[in-house]
Amino acid sequence: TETNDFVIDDDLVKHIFKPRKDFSHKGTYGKVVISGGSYGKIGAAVLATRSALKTGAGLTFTLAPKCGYDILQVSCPEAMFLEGGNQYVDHFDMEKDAVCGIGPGLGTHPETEKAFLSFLKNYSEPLVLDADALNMISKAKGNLKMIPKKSIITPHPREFERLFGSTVDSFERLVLARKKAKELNVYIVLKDHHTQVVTPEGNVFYNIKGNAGLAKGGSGDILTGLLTSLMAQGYSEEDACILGVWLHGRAADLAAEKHSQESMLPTDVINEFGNVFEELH
Ligand code: NPW
Ligand code: AMP
Ligand code: MG
Repeated sequence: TETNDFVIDDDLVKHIFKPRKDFSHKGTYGKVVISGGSYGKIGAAVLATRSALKTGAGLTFTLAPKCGYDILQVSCPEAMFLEGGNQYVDHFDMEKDAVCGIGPGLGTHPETEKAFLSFLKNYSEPLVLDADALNMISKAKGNLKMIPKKSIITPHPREFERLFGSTVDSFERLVLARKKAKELNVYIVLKDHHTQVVTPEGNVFYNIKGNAGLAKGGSGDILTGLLTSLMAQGYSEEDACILGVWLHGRAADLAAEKHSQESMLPTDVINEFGNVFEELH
């Protein structure tokens, strides 16, 4: 069957981007629940939450273990806390009508795994799955079918290999990603130097923004918050992926200009989102 490859250029992104409306309120821009964090990895939940807050979501919640309560309330006062356990998440009681982004720093404790898999079994809305959510799905390949249709999964090369098996090179990996995106009816954001968005139709959108300053812990966690926030705001899954990877990369390029690739932090990337939105207006 015929497939198409596209480069994500400024024109495509400007076409997708929807400015905020004057007559609107927080309900207009949707609810996000970021589920993540575990003892020692609360930072990942903080980064994903701050990223959702700084990219336009109307209401943002973080479902995390109690040990992250003070940290999250202080570092993200605009977000609300949903308690999901003590040292790690052991239940997923989601806010209604929210878009979920699950995985950053979540860990793979057996109790977390049990709770996550039973949550997935009863959930059918598109959501964003990253990091440990993907690692838990990988443990039993039968779980792949449990991913709700039209969801976005954001594996880095190692997570991709855990999910779908090894490939000899990035070309073969992309062929496999096309096959799996179709088979599972999901969007695969294959994170790399040039991230590829693979759609259920088998189309591929290449991101050419971003730089090696992103090669640092926490960079992927902010992409998860950003993609979830865009979905909550009503962007289609495909548009959220395309706009999301571009915004992430462009903000990273601005952060690198200011701070250098060496010194820039994921937090600096979050703080550039505003300048990138300004460019889109
Ligand atoms: P190597 O070293 O090449 O053999 P893991 P994780 C590979 C949380 N975090 N190209 C690479 O393998 C996350 O959210 C929390 C090629 C690398 O060593 C998760 O929940 C933070 N290879 C959890 O930690 C900040 C690539 O994958 C290995 C690649 C574990 O996530 C950090 C690592 O993958 C972190 O985000 C590439 N482009 N990218 C916090 N502050 O709370 C990655 N690899 O073993 O899945 O571990 O990604 O660090
Ligand atoms: P993660 O490994 O989950 O933290 O995700 C890393 C994020 O940073 C992904 O969005 C990658 O595309 C991006 N990234 C990592 N290294 C590079 C690089 N050398 N050039 C461009 N983007 C990168
Ligand atoms: Mg990651």
